[in-house]
Amino acid sequence: MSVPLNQPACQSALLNALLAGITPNLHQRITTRFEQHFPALQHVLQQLYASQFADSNAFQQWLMSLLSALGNSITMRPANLLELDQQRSRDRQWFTRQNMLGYCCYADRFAGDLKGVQQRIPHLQELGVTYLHLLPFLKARAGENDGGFAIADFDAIDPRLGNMQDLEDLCAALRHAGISLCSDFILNHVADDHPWALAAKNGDASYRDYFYHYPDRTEPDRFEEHLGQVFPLVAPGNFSYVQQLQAWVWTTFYPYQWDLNYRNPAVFADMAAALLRLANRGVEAFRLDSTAFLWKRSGTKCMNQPEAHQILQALRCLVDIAAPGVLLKAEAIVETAELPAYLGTGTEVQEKECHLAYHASLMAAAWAALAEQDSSLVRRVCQATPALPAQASWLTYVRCHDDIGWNVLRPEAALEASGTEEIQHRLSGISRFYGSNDSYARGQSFQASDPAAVHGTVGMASALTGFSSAQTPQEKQLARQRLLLLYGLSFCFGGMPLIYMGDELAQGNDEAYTCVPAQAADSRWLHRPEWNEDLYSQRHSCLGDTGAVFNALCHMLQLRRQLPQLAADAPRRLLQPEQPALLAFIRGTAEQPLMFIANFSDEHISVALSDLLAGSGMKDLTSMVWRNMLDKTITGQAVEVPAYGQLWLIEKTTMQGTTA
Ligand code: OTU
Repeated sequence: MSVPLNQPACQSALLNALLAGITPNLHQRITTRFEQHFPALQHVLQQLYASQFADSNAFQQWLMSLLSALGNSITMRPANLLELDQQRSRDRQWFTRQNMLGYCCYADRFAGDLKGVQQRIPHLQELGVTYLHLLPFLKARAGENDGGFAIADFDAIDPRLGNMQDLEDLCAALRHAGISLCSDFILNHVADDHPWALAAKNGDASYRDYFYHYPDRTEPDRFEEHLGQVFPLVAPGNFSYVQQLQAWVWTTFYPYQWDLNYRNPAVFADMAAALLRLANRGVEAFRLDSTAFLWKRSGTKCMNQPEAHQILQALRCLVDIAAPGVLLKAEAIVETAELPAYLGTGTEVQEKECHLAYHASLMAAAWAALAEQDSSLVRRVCQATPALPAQASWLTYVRCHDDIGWNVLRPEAALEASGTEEIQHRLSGISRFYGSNDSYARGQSFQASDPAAVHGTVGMASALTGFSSAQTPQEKQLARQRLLLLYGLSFCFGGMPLIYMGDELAQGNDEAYTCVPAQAADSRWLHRPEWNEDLYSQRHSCLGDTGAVFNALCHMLQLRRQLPQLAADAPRRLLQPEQPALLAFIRGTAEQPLMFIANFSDEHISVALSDLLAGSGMKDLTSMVWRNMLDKTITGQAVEVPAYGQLWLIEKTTMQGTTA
């Protein structure tokens, strides 16, 4: 359907709607942003929603109301955040630098409540954190709520954690310390006790259509033929029967998490407004949860649909107009090939999407490499990862609050298998390695009673790398090398690395959840421990695992900050060592390269640099003398990589003064 919005009269009416309440001294600035981003916004909204309206006038009216809400949001934006927007518009690369470091935790587990989090800023600063992802802290559903991922109110804080004032204070204190607060924004679903769901249950037809509802099983059954399952054991199926609605409601995750119907323009508008209200409280980044699931299309897995991307593009345009200092981060746990689109494809119109996206397949592949002592899957993931578009970054990580899902590795595994059975066999071997106590790892399989199920693995990084099972100093040493190896990859790959709370202290699994009724069925709580003050007090000790890991991580991070080759947007070139256990790539330019070499095996490996660089097109580097930044050793042509070791090599003569 074509709507004649390009006419100057319409454009200026829309601009007027946007500017209506905004103070005149901002008009120029906002007009410029409108001119930059409105064409793309209009394009995607027209594709998504124009057909939902009776005629082009009605659609135009809706756009007007959207822009006037956007104008209100700008009117409400505090002066210091408007200033931040300006700064960041002048420096759009700010979040791609090598000083960026994320930290992820639950507010209550980390520090009791939001006020408590302020008290822990010194810890974050000691690590060099610039980005704090606090897991869901908004008011969640009463009772079970998937660790806060079932939101009852986007405008209220979980009362156990504090109130909106505490959030604003925390944002300000963090900003003062150079740390951006990232909040989850759970946009795929709301809790079944969110006012929209309650209104639907009370028979309000307009709110009924905020959700997908079906009178009988006909359509759900048709959809189910193609859908996956996120929680097959505790929440099988993707639809739940809701008595009050006399209907089956789409519930991809738990039955109490109702998927929002983004075919309804009101849902989009309400969610966008909710996000911008939080941005005005001082939240600087949003982790957009479950982005892959936002659009349903029968006959598909209902993931990664083009319209899901358009919704994200539209949100991005709104943010670029009303709060350009804010970052959007896509949580899409999908195959490597599907990931780049979440950062935008930048084709005909300016199709920008999220600033950041979790690199889930890189994370899973690194764990696979450890289990297999073979880097083939992680090499393939690196190969399949294109260069970043401008002003975008990967989120690289080792662990998070979720399981390690193995299914994202299917395409890479398929390249080395002759059929589905072989893929299954390989991935289930990896899963068994981490989940069955037959190796050094002490994890569990997620949502499956079979430790070889491909679904996922849970457990803290330290438990999975062997700290909990280690008996001898040598075994502990290997566990440490493994943990640091995975973090080293996440620091060097090219992206913003994220430390998951507890990993910096080598904290192990927490079995306590099995006694908490609301958690017992969800084994992800195994790796959601409480902050451990005892471990924290040992962080500088030269005895014990905690001090060793903490000191080594701090050292690596300190080096990283000095190495521009490790900025997210610096080039990366994958090398193909003959030794299957090695992963190697070059970051930066041929003039100032950094070579990362990692050994995923328990055997020491010697490698000739001439062999490593042969065929890389970077032969000039063979004559270079290299320095391993991690231990300052100088390396000749034969490089020694210890068991689970890693090297960060740069040319010996560069940066001599900065190794202290
Ligand atoms: C996200 O995760 C969250 O990270 C989970 O904690 C939530 O349970 C879920 O959404 C629902 O809000 O596939 O891309 O461990 O990887 O549920 C979305 C399973 C997701 C998670 C999966 C997930």
